Amino acid sequence: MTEQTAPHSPISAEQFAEQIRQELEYSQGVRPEQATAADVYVATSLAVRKQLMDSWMRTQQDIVQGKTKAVGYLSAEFLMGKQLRNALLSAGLTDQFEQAVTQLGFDIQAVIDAEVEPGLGNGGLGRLAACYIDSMASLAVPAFGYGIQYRYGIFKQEFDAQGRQVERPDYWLDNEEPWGHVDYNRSQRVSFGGKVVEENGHKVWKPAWSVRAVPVDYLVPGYASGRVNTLRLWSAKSYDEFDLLTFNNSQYLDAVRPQVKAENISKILYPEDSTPQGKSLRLEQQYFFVSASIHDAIRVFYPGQDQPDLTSFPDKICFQLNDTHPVIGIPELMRVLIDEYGYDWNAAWSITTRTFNYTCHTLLPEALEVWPAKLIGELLPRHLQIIQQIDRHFLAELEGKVADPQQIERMRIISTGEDPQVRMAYLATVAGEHVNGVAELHSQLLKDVTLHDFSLVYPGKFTNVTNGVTPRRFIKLANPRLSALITEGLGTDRWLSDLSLLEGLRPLAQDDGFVGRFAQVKRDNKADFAAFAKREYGFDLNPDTMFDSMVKRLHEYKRQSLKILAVIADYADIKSGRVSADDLLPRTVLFGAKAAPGYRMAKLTIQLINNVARVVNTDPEVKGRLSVHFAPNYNIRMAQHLIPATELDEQISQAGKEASGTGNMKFAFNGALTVGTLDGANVEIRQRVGAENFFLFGMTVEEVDALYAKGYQPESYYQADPRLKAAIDMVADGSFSDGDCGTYAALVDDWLHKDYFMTLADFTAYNQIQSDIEALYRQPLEWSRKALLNVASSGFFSSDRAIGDYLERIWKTGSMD
Ligand code: 26W
Repeated sequence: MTEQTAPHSPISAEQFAEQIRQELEYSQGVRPEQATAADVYVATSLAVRKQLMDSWMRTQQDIVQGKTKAVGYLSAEFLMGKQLRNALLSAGLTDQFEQAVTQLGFDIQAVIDAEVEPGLGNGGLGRLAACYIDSMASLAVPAFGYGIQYRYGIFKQEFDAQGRQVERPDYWLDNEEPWGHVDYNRSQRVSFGGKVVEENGHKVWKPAWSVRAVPVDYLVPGYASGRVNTLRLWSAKSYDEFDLLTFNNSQYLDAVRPQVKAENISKILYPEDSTPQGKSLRLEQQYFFVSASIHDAIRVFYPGQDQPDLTSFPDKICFQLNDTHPVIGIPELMRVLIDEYGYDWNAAWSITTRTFNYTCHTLLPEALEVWPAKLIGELLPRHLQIIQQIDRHFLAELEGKVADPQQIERMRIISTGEDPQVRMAYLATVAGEHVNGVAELHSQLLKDVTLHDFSLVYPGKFTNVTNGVTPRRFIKLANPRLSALITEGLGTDRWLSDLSLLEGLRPLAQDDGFVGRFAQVKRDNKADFAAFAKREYGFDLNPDTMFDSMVKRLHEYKRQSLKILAVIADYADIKSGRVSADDLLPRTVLFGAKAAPGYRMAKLTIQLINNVARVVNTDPEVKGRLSVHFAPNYNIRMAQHLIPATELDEQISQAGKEASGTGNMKFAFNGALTVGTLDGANVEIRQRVGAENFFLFGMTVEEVDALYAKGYQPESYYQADPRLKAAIDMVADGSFSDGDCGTYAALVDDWLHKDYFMTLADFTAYNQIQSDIEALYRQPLEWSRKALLNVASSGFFSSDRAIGDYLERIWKTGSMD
């Protein structure tokens, strides 16, 4: 068997233990005898960081001096998850760590648990960015991640006694944070407000206030590549520490006001993940990190040059815009080139349009960001002028190409009429060299619907890159048992850097002995998860039941309500005596989901699920057959525990609404079967794993459109399916609200009279597929065989493959080695 060794100079367990001791004493001032697990965590992290430092410096030097174009991944979110074990894996120090910590007399798990997860993202988009920088480092692609070091990450979710979501601030930086290195010497000034004046025929921006953007650098170690890239997260600091004059007048609060205003910029991650808030602070955040990043890239690639030749800029670096959040970078680069470096419009436009590419991550029209032109004019007056000029040039171009004046009107970057809005997705599409969606179906719908007018004018710009996720975190770290079995089955662990090798497991699906061992891995993972859930949440989970999970943000289009209605229907069947509890397949239904704090329907759905759980789990009549659990505060750590233990994965969004989904890929990697609609990447997962190994149900995009067109009447479905009626009636009659019929009235009313995402229309099909699921689950070997085939066929969904596609189709660059 060939074991891959990481090429960062490996050391022995004894040497590593000594380094940890040194860090304890000389960095933290703690004697090893007095150290706590948290101290050892910090010391270990500092020691690993130092181990990676030589590779990091070599990588940085090669990026600047090499001939390979770099990638700047601009993203408002990076949902990294815990760092320590991933860094150890990349540094090839996992075994040494375990031995060293044991030698020092500490519990390995306690050291790992001491790390606080940085929650610097909302969900799919932020986690994707984290997977992509992992893959870029592993493929030796010269790359920088650029984002914001929020002081408060995504809120911590708790449930109150009524089962309602309560949000608590996530002050993750309250603890010592050994991974980020604050580099005060590489800070950038970012300015806002003021006005634009004419001086000698030039437009000159006179800003009203500035903040200091201080980079906090995180190492991004590649797996088995010997490369370490940089994630540079900007933190906002004030220049005006104190206004001494005011302070002398003892108006202390007034004196620190400018500081508070500046530092507010990186204070909090917006928890909205699908509707733009339109808040000025959010635009400030976007401009803050993008402006700092562009100036940083110029500093890195043209060191010490006052008059650099920036016509070569697109050969040095290209920027990937992760959704519209960083799109203000387009007018910013134009401004930098024209106002700061003296290029004319055409030269600046030529550089800019070769520098940016745009990835769209949504299909919901309400999630396409727009900013009032008035707001941009107040905050960034020079940028508004530049956007207006881009819009004028674009209009002239369209007038030569498009006959229909209405189409031209629809396509304007700045909408006309009262209160004009800047459409950021359109700006990105016009100025970006490439535009991509995140799954085949999504990219097709972008061309056909969301950006249809643009795809007619710029057919060559549009492409697809189906999302991927990293097998290092989501197989190797999350599921050590499965990893060992895969390595044994394939006779190598090279699959960790070439996931297509998983195909080699296919013949083993015919080997009942191997399938049995695969089933045992799942059984052991379920037992582990049950212990974890007991410790963390006090849940009593029975590992001899089917583990059926739905974890993702809470959103109406994702249809958690479809799942809970199906659970209620099963429960109602038993309560009414239509079905005997003994006939029900024993099932544990697990939910995890955060709702945006202002999203009323989503929060009500959480409350309903919690109360269904309360009622069902305490009812002796269904004991051992059906239980429902909503684990609070779903995050990366929980995902790493839950996904390997799941047997059935719910991907049941309304067709045409989920851009891709990435949880679906992580579950397939870990041998869960998917029950899903033809939406997002489900379509491609099904193609690859085979229709016979995937539980498909529900309307297609075309059927959804046709039903809308015909006039959708949800109540008719309620009348037609007695199980659906029984379930909704139970919600309405107070069965899950101590008899209060008002608690869920808004939900019930929505289901019966609006149901925009057609939960009711898909309910019957969803229930029918459950019989197939139950029948297969009653044949454990056949179930496990299909699950193993899912693992063998899902290598395509590695983020390494996705980055390969970006390199080939969009970035036109490659490995530096
Ligand atoms: C504030 C407005 C806003 C709008 C959209 C905030 C955040 C968004 C994101 C685009 C939402 C998001 O996370 N999209 C998800 O991106 C994943 C990675 O591509 C996909 O797998 C999910 O399907 C998509 O919902």
